[in-house]
Order: sequence, then structure tokens, then C-alpha cells
Amino acid sequence: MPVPFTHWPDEAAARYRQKGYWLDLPLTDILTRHADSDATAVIDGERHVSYRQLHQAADNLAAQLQRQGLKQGETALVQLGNVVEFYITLFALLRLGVAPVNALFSHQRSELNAYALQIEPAVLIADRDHPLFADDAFLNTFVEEHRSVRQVLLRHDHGDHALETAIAQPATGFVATPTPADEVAFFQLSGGSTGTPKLIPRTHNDYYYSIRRSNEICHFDAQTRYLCALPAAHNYPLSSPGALGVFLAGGCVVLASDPSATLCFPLIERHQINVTALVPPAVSLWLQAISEGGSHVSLRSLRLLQVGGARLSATLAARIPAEIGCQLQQVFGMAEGLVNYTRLDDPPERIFNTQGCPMSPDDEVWVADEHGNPLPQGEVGRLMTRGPYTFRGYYRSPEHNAQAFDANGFYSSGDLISIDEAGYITVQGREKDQINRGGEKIAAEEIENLLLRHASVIHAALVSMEDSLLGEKSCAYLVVTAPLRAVAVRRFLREQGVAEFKLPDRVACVDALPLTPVGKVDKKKLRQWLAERPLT
Ligand code: J2J
Repeated sequence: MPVPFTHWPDEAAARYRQKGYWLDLPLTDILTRHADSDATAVIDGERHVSYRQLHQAADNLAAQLQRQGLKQGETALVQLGNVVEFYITLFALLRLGVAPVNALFSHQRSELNAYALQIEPAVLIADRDHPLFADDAFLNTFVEEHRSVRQVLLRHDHGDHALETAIAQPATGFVATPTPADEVAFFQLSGGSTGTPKLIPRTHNDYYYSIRRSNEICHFDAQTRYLCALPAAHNYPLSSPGALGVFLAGGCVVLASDPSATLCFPLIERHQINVTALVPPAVSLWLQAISEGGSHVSLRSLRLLQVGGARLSATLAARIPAEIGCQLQQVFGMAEGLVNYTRLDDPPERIFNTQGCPMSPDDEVWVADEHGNPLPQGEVGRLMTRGPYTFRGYYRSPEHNAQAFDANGFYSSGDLISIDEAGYITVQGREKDQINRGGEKIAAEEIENLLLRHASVIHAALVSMEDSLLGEKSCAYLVVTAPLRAVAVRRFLREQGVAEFKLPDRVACVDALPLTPVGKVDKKKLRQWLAERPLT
């Protein structure tokens, strides 16, 4: 039984095939096409892994999982950081036709449980290096609570669960069983704006097209040497064109565990990196490191710096070619699908001032007013989109889908944008109840629900506040029965098992939350309060 999801209408699917967007190839083709190549696919610390080795490792793991009874149509929960095992596992599961959710390494108990409840995974693949799996306490509760889990594999485990042992077992007679190309290959994570983190089903056909088209636009080829310093599981460094784009082109991915200048600059020089992807705060830190002049490392090999995930100011943008000495590409994308790029031959003004234009000629993007009607060109409104690689529905979320899509299948991303006469998009703001903390997305409702579990909290509202480095940080406004200090609030949330980046940067206790005329919390007013009286 394939994983259920909202299909594209037959007419659209036929058109996407006819135009050559959907090739009916599994995503595993990205790797199998290079199975005989001894070129280096991944560098992870001192480990250099060739395409042949990567392919063999994925097959070994797939065979081992298959021997243990994992079947096509099942699902997996995976939490691995920026290590080569992340790609081995991804390809192994795709080869088996098992659809993974790739949780971020920063995720904790709360997120893993929420994903497991939704997909009921047959297998958990995680890492002993993650604090949650340092001992067996969480693991035991997890398999107890999620009875669907039949197998557990752990990186850096010294016992029966060792992922490395499964990868090392030779795969004799293994026959791959990927899901059909128009079925779900894996789930992407939504930045979210609701109480439970939503999952995005991505098919082989749609994802493969987005990677192929990204490669064309970004000119990735066998000479590409890509530094992956953002979380490997995130849609951006995975597919825009990201590591999968590099593999498709036959280039080399170098892994870094974080985007700091101290870690990345020496890697760029040592491995002659020519392209990487960052979020705006990392750009600021790189520029600072360069201007402080402490680093004598050469970044001369770097030709292209992609920046996306959050708003990049035109001032910061212009400093990139001037001070880093490479070309900038703005990327405005979303795990739900649509990706916009500035083109490599665009004039500097366009690259500095816009977030690019859609990558596919068949991306349909328009701007709606608050009633869902189209606005004249140039005006600011809601981004509406559908196309050959934009999903048609969150996994098992009919109520939320009814709000997120219009009657014609256009997805409303919650971004406020304008489109200029050349079709280039500028992100002007956001309508969704989300905080974009330097590219890391926080769904306000998810944190508010957790805050309301605290015995002293009567009302809670999480809002964004401006931050010079991160762009935005989060502030929790609370109505309480007894005084609560910020440290206590953060400790409480940590105990609820939520990712560290979601903890409020500020906490303010107030007598009452301002309400709109219809009785909803007036977050605009709260953000105004913050702007007028910044909390220190
Ligand atoms: C302003 N806001 C942006 C940008 C994303 C490529 C690049 C990024 C993502 C990503 C991605 C922005 N300027 N340049 O998946 O493939 C905000 C918008 C958007 C949301 C999506 C990719 N680039 N954003 O960031 O799913 O609000 O994907 O709707 O994490 O990030 O977040 P996410």
C-alpha cells in the first residue's frame, strides 16, 4: 500500500509529463547513474566517499533493512546530522520504497514524537551523538509509545543497533523496490504555523524535477564542490540544488556541522569549495570575520554564494561580491515546493534587491488580496502558487489544507510579496503566524500550546521582534497567576522536549493580551509594543 497523499489532477500530471518535467524515474537514479564512478561524492571530516562506495553503502543498508522485514510502502523516522550516513540512509530508504521523515538534528523529544504519531514509522534511525540517544531512556519510551517501530539503528552505537554495522554488511542479491515515481518518496518538514508540525509529501517525480531544474539555473556540474553547512535534511541544502543537485551532476559535497566562519573558511580553502548556501545571519558573521582580518585563509575558490531562508537586506547583499569576492544568488524557496532564484546573469541591482523569479516556466504564481482576489501587478499581497513541484496537500491534515489551498489548488504560503514587471519577486512580509529566526522557522501556536501547559500561565502569545543579526527573534507575552522569569520559562519548555531554537528569546508578563475586534489576540499590537518599548 503506497503512502496516501493528495495527487495532482490528471490533467496537470499529463501536462507535466508531456513537457518533460516528470520523467517517471525514482530519485535513486541520482545515485545509481554514478554507481561505477570513483569520483569523490562526499567528504565528511577525514572520510572521502566515492560514488561507488556511497551506492554500495546505500545498497548494503537497504538489504539489511529488507532482511529484517522492512517493506515498500512503510515509513521511517530518521534523525542524522551533517554526516555521510545521512545520505547513505536516505538513498537506502528510497531504494527500499520506505518514505522517511528526516528530522532536524536540533529537534528534540517533542518534535520526534509529533512526527512519529503522524507517520507511524516502522524504523527509527538516529545517532548516539544526539543527547536524546546518549542513553536508552528516551529510546525505550519511544518504542513503547510508538508500537509501529520494529527496528532501531543508531549511529555510533557499540551494540546490536549499530548503523555502521548494517552499512558494512555486503548486500548480496539485493533487488531495489523504490516506490513508483508518482508516489511519495519522502516527507519534507514544514516551517509551520500550527500546533503540530506538518509534513509535506514529496514524490520522486516532483522532487527530481526541482533538483534537475535547479542544476540548470545554478550551473552545477561535475566540477561543483559544494559546502553543505546548513542542516543537511533541510529542503534548501538538500535540493536547491543542494547535495542532491551535486550528486546528480557528479560533483563533490563537503560536510560542515555548522556555518561558522571558523569551521567553514578552512574547509573552503582545503577542499577548494566553489559554491555554498547560507542563511543571512551566517553571511553577517562571515563578513565580520573577513573584516576583522583575523583569518588568513583564502576564499578565492568560492565563486557562488547562495543566500536564502530569510530576508536578506540589500545592504548586506551588496557587501557579498565586494567583500567575499564571489557572486551572490538569492534563493526564496519553501519545503512545500516553489523555489525562486536570481539568475547568474542578472544585473547586480536585481540580484541585490529581489528574491529572484520562479525556476519553472510552469510555476504559476500570483498575488492575492485578503479575499483571495488577484491584485494588480506590483501590489503587495499573498503569494499563491501551484506547479510541477509544489505539493497539493499536507499529510493527513484535511482541515489545515482547506485553509492553505484555494479551490483551484493554489497554495497560499503565508508570505506577502510583490512581483515586478520582469516577474521577479520581492518578499515584503508575512501573514502566517510564524517567527523566522535567522532561517529557522518557529510556529507560534506550537510554542503557545506548550506554554499553556505551565501551571502559572493563563494566556500566551509568541511574536517576532527585530534583531540586528538574526533578523527576528521571539518574544513570549504571558498572562500569569504568579510571576515567571524568562529562565524558568525556558527551562520549562526545555523539559517539554522542544528544540532549543524555539525557546523564546524574551519573556514579558502582562496583565492582559490585546484583542482584535473579533476577539483574537492582536499580534500586530504586540509587535508594536515591542517596537515602541523594546524589552531589555
Ligand atoms: C525571505 N523569506 C524567505 C528569502 C525562504 C530554498 C531556500 C529556502 C527554503 C526555505 C527552501 C526566503 N527571503 N530568500 O525550502 O528550497 C521564508 C518564506 C518561506 C519560508 C519557507 C529552499 N527564503 N523564506 O527557507 O520551508 O517565509 O524553506 O515561505 O524552511 O521561508 O521556509 P522553508
